Amino acid sequence: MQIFFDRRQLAHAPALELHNGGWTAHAEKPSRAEIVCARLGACEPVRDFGRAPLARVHTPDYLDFLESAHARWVAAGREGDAVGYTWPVVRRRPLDLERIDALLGRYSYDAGTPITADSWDAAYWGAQTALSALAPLLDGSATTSFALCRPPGHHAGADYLGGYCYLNNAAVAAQAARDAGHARVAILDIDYHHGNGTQDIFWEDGSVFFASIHADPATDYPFFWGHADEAGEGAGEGATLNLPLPRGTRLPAYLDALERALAAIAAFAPSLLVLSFGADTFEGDPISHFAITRVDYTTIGARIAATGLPTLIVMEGGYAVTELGDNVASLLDGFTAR
Ligand code: SP5
Ligand code: ZN
Repeated sequence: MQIFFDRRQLAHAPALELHNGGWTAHAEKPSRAEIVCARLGACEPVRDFGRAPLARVHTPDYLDFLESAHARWVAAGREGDAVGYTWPVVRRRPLDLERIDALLGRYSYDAGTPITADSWDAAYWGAQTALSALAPLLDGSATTSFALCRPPGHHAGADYLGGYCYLNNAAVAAQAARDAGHARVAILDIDYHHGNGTQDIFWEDGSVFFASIHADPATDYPFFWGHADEAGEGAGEGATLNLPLPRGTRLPAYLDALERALAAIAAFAPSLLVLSFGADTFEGDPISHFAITRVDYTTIGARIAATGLPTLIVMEGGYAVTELGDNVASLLDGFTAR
């Protein structure tokens, strides 16, 4: 299987995140990608598809904000990473605000996603990694490819960052596949956390089916999205499927949910699948509460591979760094058997 990775993604290294009332070491570390790259071996070089495919998913003002935010933070006399502290909630409207703190609030929804001097560059190359890995699926030279993206993407919406995510790599790739002629694309999100950004981006789009298996947002981040009754609206009504599961979920119940997701995807009849893969469902994950084991990932991968769909696998979360390389390799083993 072709693996795509770009080392420029490693420059993003936020120091701290706000959690349980205090600033703690940031869980989304560069070593996550390094250990996966080292475990998987040779990686294909990433191509630069430019800003246009990013702008198919993200708003131009959000991209401008993300690119300039840290410089504006420094210009305001600040040090370290840029983080917001005030968020618009009631009667949000498009105010034309200048101060960096207002912009941080406008374009984010949590305090776990700091912007460093290198965040834009790393996120840019993360999105290019997803696009580069999509290319062999579009030209038919591969049936599966893996985009080792970092920072992750599935919590980022059209005009917001959050959940360690800045640009939505999976959404950028899914939209690029649509633009390349795939009439119906499915995204299956198996990160522990609900992919709220991806859901929002395609909420009213009936041509991209979004299915997600995740920790029940009644108990887990991101709380405000991912409930079972969220199904899309307008032309997208019925093209979103949320399958929340309780803390402690093990493989059998997980596979039941996976069958439901895959049945819905089969009924949608896509010609391409984007798999948002987070290994934070792992039993040893330090910030999550499912009980999926290393060998389980091969079972999960093989079941998804059995759909026969050309599949782009996009890396999302997974914070048990020592075991991350083996867990990713285990999922990919399920695909290479096909
Ligand atoms: C892509 C992804 O998996 N994002 C997850 C974002 C979860 N953020 C909220 C969870 C807070 C956990 N904080 C851990 C502190 C470590 N020092
Ligand atoms: Zn996650």
